[in-house]
Amino acid sequence: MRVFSDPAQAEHAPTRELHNGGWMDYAEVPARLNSVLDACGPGEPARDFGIEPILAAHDPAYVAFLRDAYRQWRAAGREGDAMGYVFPIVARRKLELERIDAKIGAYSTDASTPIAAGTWDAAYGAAQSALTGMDAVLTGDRAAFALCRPPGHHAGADYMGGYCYLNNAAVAARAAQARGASRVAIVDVDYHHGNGTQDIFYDDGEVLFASIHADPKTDFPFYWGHADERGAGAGEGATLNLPLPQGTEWSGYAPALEKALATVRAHGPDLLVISYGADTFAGDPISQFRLHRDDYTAMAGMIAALGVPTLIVMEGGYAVDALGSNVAAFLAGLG
Ligand code: Q9C
Ligand code: ZN
Repeated sequence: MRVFSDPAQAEHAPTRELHNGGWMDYAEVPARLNSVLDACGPGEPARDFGIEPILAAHDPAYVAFLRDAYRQWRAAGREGDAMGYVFPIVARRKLELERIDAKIGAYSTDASTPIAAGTWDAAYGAAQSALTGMDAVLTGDRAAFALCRPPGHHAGADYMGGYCYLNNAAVAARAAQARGASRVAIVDVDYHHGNGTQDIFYDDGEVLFASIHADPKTDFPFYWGHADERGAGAGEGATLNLPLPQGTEWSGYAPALEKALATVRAHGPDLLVISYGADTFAGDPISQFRLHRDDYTAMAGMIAALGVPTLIVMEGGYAVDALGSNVAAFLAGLG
């Protein structure tokens, strides 16, 4: 299977995130890339499809902000990574915002998504990796792997969050639709709920979003991913959330995946996008499921049995040493 990534993706290196009232080391580190490339690579460089396909999934004002945010932070005399400290829930962008602090808060859901010097180039590169993988699938590959970093599934049309800036899976799905694959299914198997992806497609009946994740009652992102979120308008019923308790093992995970895949089958997609996070791994430092390497091969086998052309987009996975072998086990199961 072809593996795509962009060298700029390694240049995004925030130092810390706010968690439980204190600073902790940033878990989404550049070394994740080499762990995967050592096990699955070296892979191929992403092609550049330009900004247009990114704007098919994201608000232009948000993209313009993201591009320029670090420069504005430095221009304000700040050191270190750019991060907000006011997150509006009422007056979001009804004002002409002046200070970088105001703008960054208006475009963030949380304080785990700092903007560093290389963030824009890395996020852009990750989106291009997803687009390159999508191109491979649309031109005849049965499956392709986009080694995206930073990840994307917590980013909405006009916000970042949870280590995510641009929604790589959504950008790829919209590009597929523009090229005639109108019915798409996105299955999100990252430990965390893919709130950004859900949000982008919430009222879209053509794109099914099915997610298996830690119950948001106990886990980030808390406010999304509950079982009663099922889509709206034309998208009613095209969102499926399957939250599972902390401590879930493969025996509890597999039935949920079977349910998600049955819904995919019923949707009849031209194309499948898998938001793959290896943070369901038993050894993950920030997550609480208990999957093991061989479970990823079984997971991929169930997905491959659908017989639908499939793009795999990398999301989370923070046990850096084991990440490469977990990804390799997953890709092996796709055949
Ligand atoms: N100690 C993804 O896996 N911070 N994002 C939680 C946990 C946010 C995870 C802190 C976690 C975001 C793509
Ligand atoms: Zn995650």
